[in-house]
Amino acid sequence: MKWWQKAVIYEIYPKSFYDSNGDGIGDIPGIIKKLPYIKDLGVYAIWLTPIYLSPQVDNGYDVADYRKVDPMFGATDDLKELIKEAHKQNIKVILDMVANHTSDQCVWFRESKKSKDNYFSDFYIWKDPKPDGSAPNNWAASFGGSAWTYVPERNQYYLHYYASQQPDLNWENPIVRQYIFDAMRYWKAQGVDGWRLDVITQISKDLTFKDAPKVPGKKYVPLKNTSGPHMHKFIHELNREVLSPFDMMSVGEAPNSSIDEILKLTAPEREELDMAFSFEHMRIDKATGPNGELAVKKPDFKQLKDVLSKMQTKLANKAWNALYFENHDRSRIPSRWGDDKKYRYESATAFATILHGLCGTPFVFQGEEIGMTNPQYDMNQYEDIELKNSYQEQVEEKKLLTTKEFLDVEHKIARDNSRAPMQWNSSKNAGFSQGTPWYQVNPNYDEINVEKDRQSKKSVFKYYQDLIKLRHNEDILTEGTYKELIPEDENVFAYKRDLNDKHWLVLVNLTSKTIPMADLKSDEIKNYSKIIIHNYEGQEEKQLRPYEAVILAK
Ligand code: TEU
Ligand code: CA
Repeated sequence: MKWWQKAVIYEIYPKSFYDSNGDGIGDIPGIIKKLPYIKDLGVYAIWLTPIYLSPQVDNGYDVADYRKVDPMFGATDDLKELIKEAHKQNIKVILDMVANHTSDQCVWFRESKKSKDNYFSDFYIWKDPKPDGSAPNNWAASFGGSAWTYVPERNQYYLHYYASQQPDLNWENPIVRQYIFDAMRYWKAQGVDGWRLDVITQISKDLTFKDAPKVPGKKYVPLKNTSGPHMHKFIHELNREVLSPFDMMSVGEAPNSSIDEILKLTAPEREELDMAFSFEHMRIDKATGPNGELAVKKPDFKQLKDVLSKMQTKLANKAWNALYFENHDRSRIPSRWGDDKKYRYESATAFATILHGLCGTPFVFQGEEIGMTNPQYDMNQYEDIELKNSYQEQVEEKKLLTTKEFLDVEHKIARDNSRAPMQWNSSKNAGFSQGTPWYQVNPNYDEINVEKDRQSKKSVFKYYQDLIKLRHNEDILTEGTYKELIPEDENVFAYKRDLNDKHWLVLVNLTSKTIPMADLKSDEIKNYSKIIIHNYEGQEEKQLRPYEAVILAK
């Protein structure tokens, strides 16, 4: 076993974690101050979203200098200090590498846009306009509008899969690859243990640059498959040149990848990545309106079970799963799939039980471990460029939705839901900052915060501690086989884990209804009776209570 296979990894969004100097922005010294908290939770590693110099158009996913820490987070020395202190406590440190694109303020781009014949000219993807002067093709950017932006100095367009301030790097250029590899080696020299690789499956482009098949009513068409022909080759090279020689863990973000693609990316003998974040299981509540407008639907838990089970079985003995429900691009699970009012504790711990019972490495996003919820913000309280661009397009330009309809969807799924500051205690600004927080604290912080949760009889944090301990102490969770029971059941997730003569059952009610045991069409379930972990007190043999979750042994 590798260390990361036994690990639970804690994702930190530094901006919103803890502000140590009162400027309203979470920072690296703030993370150092909270290391004892992280140690208490029990995780083996932390992953920091980008802390490099950045204009923050996309909260650091627009990097201006890969070797500098943005002063708002502290100095490079602070990061070194964090790594040193974390290592003292046996906590590994994982950074986020944004290798698909840079900021338009990165000096590589500032030079590149000046002319067609300088050292950096070929660092990005430049194409001539169509004869009528329009963009080279109809590709849409993820954050709205065309994926191409015109630059008069070159009389050319550059490609950007995300915002226009995030130009895509040209990975076909070997010097670009070396620049990225070198930046990663630089951070290794500072003690970094591994990488989360932002949209790494998008680094290779479709080199024909042909129009995507037209979609009625859409001027720009979102790409269905963003993995180009050289993706595996480039990732293999990254593995050979950086990850393997320097023994660094890797988890790649794989937005559009199928399960087969995930397997290719993570099968050890292919020497690409250790793990990849698949998106499929997070689409169970996504919908699109008749005119392509944003929409959500009631989560389809049958589909959730299917997708997770497929991942478990397809990767079994071949590769390793990265497990998550929340992150900085996802909203809070009790609000999204559970019940964030009456059954907040129960639903938070129910989904946690499902995740930590599976085979793979669980990732926990800051605040998830105390059951934080989505704030119901008004339009003017949102910060995210993706959301704002989408509002501009869907509500203001195309009038596909009213503001209220738009907000109803975003209250469920907006990325900003999880980016509100961490709620530490009931004091001013939830104890996050002595100054004015860069982003508004969820007004429910008096109710939901670390201090209060840890004193409560129903502590989500305590439940996470117990789950994480189980992952560390019980090989059955890391090495045991997986088998789903009652796959047809829409309300209850039940699966077995088996290792040698140990046999466990993970049993979770995904609803706020009470479900009679007699409804569960399996003879096997009753064979398990010894409680390993349970989010209710006292065992009820006849029924599963709302969001009841339990791991039982035979
Ligand atoms: O996210 C990639 C990605 O696919 C997102 O666009 C995601 O689908 C979307 O946010 C869902 O609403 C990564 C980072 O995690 C994200 O924070 C960045 O904005 C993005 O890349 C660009 O770097
Ligand atoms: Ca600060």
